[in-house]
Amino acid sequence: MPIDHKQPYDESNIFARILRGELPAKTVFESEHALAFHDISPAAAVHVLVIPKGAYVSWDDFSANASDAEIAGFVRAVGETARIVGAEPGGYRLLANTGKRAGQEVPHLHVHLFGGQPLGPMLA
Ligand code: IU
Repeated sequence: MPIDHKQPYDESNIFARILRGELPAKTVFESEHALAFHDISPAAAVHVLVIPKGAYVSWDDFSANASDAEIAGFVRAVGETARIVGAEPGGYRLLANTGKRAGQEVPHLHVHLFGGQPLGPMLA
């Protein structure tokens, strides 16, 4: 069920539980401010999710409330993850679903990184 991205942060969401170590994830990259892990239901040859470690629901929440260090750490993590999974040379796509209209399911900010194959004009 898509979520309202203006809702308060829900500490019980699945990515919060991964961050607390309560649920496993196939980690690709971890830093002080970010975690990247393989999507459980990949929609491309490479499909990794990159999340900030802080409690942010959406990109607008994050950009308004995160510190400069958190924002820099998250953005750097996206690029570092693309390099680690080998998506960078051939090209890749970033996607951040935000709120009900975009079909955001997990109420913790995440960027999908798709790659490893030709992606066509759009990958929903
Ligand atoms: P969305 O942008 O909120 O729609 O994407 C959520 C993604 O989280 C989706 O691609 C799921 O396959 C993925 N995911 C996951 O990797 N592990 C989980 O335990 C759950 C969802 I629930």
